[in-house]
Amino acid sequence: MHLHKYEKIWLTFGFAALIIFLSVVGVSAFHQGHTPAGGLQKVDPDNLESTPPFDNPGVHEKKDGSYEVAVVAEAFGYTPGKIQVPAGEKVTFKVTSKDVTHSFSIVDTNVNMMVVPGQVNEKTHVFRDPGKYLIVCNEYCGSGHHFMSMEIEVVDQ
Ligand SMILES: [Cu+2]
Repeated sequence: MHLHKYEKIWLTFGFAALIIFLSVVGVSAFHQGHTPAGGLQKVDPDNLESTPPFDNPGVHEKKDGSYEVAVVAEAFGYTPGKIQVPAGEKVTFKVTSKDVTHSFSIVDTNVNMMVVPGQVNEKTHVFRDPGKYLIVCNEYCGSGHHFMSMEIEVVDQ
């Protein structure tokens, strides 16, 4: 098979670009510790009432002064629907779903998680500014999807 000179040049360029691209993505993913979302902790979605911390959804202060918030998502709302956390403290959200895939997105922050039944997703955030924050579901989950929201009130200590 005969390859024209320009064909060889473009093939070489194409393969080199592919190798460089995959190397950059691969090395940076390992370096930054990227992992697939969730899946670290499993729960039985039919048995959340007796599975800590989801047997007692809400804000819990931990011994080190940080806060843990357990949230259960379910069509079409979150439990609890309204919480209060202090500004300037570490708040770790642990979220799971009772039924279908939802999401947990806190507007104006970088907290944006998938909420998958059977899995616990976790994200820690420090709210710098007091005020009210809206949480919305951005995974279409059924006819009441657009009603699905929650509110966080961040208060000065
Ligand atoms: Cu939803």
